[in-house]
Amino acid sequence: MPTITKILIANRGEIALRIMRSAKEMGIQTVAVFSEADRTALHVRYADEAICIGPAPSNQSYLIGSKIIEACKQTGAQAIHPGYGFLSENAAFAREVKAAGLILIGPTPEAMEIMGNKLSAKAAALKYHIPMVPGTEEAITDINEAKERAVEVGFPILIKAAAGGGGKGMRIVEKVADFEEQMHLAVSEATSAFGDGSVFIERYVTSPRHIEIQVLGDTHGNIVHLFERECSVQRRHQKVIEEAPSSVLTPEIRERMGKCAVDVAKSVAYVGAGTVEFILDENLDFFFLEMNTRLQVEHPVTEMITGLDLVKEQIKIARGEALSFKQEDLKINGHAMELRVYAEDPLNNFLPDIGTLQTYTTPKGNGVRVDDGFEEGMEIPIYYDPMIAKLITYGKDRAEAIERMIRAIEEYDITGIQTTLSFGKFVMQHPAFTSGKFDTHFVGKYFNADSLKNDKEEEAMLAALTAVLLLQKEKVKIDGVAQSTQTESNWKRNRKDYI
Ligand code: MV4
Repeated sequence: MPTITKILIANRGEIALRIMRSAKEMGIQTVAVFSEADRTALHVRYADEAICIGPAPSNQSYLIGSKIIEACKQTGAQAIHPGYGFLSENAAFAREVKAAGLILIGPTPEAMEIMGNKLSAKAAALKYHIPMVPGTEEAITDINEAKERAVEVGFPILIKAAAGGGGKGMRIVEKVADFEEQMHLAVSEATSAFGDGSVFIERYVTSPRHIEIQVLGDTHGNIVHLFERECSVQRRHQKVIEEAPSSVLTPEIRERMGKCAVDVAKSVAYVGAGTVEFILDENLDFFFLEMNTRLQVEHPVTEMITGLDLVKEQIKIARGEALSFKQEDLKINGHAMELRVYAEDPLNNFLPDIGTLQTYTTPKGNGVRVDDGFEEGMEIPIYYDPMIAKLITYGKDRAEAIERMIRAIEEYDITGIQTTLSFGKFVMQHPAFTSGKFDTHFVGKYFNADSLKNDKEEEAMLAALTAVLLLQKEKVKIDGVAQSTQTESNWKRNRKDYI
């Protein structure tokens, strides 16, 4: 069995810290890599050693595999944890790591390659009779043939890029007359985004829920699933809220979906942590979409309900250990919610809102977990993903997890930038969300900037009212008023003292 005493973390931000914390608990040394923009970042200070790998743009630093392998040689790290994004699903990098005599904490390059293409993923899964949305099994080469198949499948259909991700190269086609034009658009989008113009079609499931199953496989052929995560609240293919378990799955569907996820993993002899993505339609029929071969952003909700540490499991698997539990040992305990706190303005079409974290105080207390990578006074770099933190809450049931989320959002104090915290509170209080009756169209259907206006107006009103009361009761002088109009969140925090 390979010995791992030092791990290099080929990532930044919250996930780099997340990984280092587990390594530290296991007595494993950590090496950070960083770009010039991240010199003072928390992940650099947390690690035992840190190596600068280049200028700020990720294609000159975090994405350069050779620099990361070189940093391992320099520091004596035997293994690399790639986190998510960057090189985490890059099969060529996985091969280079192996060729350099290093361990990549993740699946084999072969599994990454097969699952990296939606068509080869579906072909692999087909051997296990996994339910899939009707469509084409191969890339479209003949437009007339494809049109015939689309008619057979029935409109609306969805054209997808085989190499796709993040909704790129995906087009909904409502009627046969639009097919050819949409097909050309999808091919050109896929070619420019992925350098691969292969597309295929599927029947478009109009109101799906996006449900994914976490799996773990070891090098001894054991594969288990760790139940589902519900990820339907998203916008522009960016997830914003995730939870576990899903409020719609019955124990029976959960078991069937879990078995399918394990079979999908088996189809590529999966090793490590992975996620099998499904959509679920109104009849609660589910269909396999794709598999993500990395640790995902939303993994904490699974950790909360299973009591496992997924990073520790990944490291143990990479060391060659067999899983220490069986499927029947696993059980769902309670309920977890996650809100991705993005530096984006929900009042302005979620445009990135970069700047300095003038105030940054995280919520604390029972059932609250914050995975972040920033501290007060730090600037959010423009070069990377605008996610600044993940706010995770846990409760005995869904209602308690939601109540805690609302309490934690109110306690979270961020000034200097706009964030998705207010949007998160809107979702947590929305009847469609609290009742569990929602799908991937939640944001488009229920949210607009006006949804947050009442909240903001209430805050402004309270601020004005408080100022008047202060003037009257305490007879404060003009400079006292100036002091008392500091920030909205201070007013909010103190309002019970005044009204
Ligand atoms: C679908 C679908 C409906 N029908 N496939 C989105 C991301 C990628 N992982 C797969 N996705 C979807 N695949 C079929 N056959 C709905 C989605 C989907 C979606 C599609 C268009 C616009 C927004 C969307 C949001 C979530 C999921």
